[in-house]
Amino acid sequence: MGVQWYPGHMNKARREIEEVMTQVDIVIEVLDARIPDSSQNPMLSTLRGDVPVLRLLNKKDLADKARLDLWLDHWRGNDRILAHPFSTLDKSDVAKISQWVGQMVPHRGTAEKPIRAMIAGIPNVGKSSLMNALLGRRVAKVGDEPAVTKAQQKLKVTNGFQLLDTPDILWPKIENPDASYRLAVTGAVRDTAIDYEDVALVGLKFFMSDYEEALTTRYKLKELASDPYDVLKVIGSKRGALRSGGKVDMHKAAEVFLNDVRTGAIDPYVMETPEMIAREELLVEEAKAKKEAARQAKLAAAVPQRQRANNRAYRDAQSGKPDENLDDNQ
Ligand SMILES: Nc1nc2c(ncn2[C@@H]2O[C@H](COP(=O)(O)OP(=O)(O)OP(=O)(O)O)[C@@H](O)[C@H]2O)c(=O)[nH]1
Ligand SMILES: [Mg+2]
Repeated sequence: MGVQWYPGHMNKARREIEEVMTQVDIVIEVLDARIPDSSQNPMLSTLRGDVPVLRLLNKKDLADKARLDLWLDHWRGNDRILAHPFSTLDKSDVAKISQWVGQMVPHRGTAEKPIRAMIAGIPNVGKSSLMNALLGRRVAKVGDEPAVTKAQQKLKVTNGFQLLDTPDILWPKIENPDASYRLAVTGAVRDTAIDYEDVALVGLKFFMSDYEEALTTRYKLKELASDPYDVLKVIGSKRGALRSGGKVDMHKAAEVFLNDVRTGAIDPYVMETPEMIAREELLVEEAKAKKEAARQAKLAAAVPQRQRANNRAYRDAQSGKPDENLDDNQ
């Protein structure tokens, strides 16, 4: 992945989250509405404990409402989670935050006892935009590249409501390779993370199966080829992504398509459903179990081997034979 999540960095984030959790009444978790599961930070979900979370499915203007409803239903049973489709560009959404937060933390919310909230989320989901919108001024740098905000921001009190530092950059779901592709398609991870053409082809395959009409409308296609590669070629040629000699430049074609997908030039979409994520989670667990079983088998095989080597060395030592494993030059 282009944005690297180092173990040291992850441990630092863990400590920060653990510490901040003791100081907040609520977490405002900003998600990308187009990938409601993959844009969660797995550590935040576990370390949150009993602290309630307001999940803002941000960039709702780019998301398919019917699919968002599936997620709202999915989380509805959990009284620690309140989820709403959201846009930092929509003033009435921003105005509702204090009401939503108050709903989750009814025992606080006065000047003496403000609700202490923390805004958290993976790169590029709109945390800085949200802070700026909430505070009614530009306090945080906004950018369309992931990980624009590098230093932590200290933030102020508004009426009955206090924003705490966001923890250092939080990473998305990284165990699931399909999730990585979806993060790349929507632009949550840097372009260099995975091969650009591959990302576009994964995106196209998804649109071909789930939002065919969005594609045919956007690119005025009469019919769709069955292979995403061929579809990308057609898109490239229609949109002038050509090299000298008139051949389609597939990299340029990928850029054109991904730019449309990321900026909302194509119909709204959501790449994940709760059912699909449950299926993928099972696969991830199975793959993990397989890997662990292979590791154990290797260990088990190594023990008798090591034992035999030890026995041999012991016997050799007894008989005064030199150790074959010792290099004379050392
Ligand atoms: N379409 C749409 N774009 C949004 C919305 N909110 C934020 N954005 C855009 O998303 C991009 C990222 O926004 P930021 O506020 O910088 O995101 P961030 O989470 O602070 O990003 P990092 O600092 O990189 O972690 C910017 O281009 C914003 O303009 C929204 O509701 N709809
Ligand atoms: Mg930011």
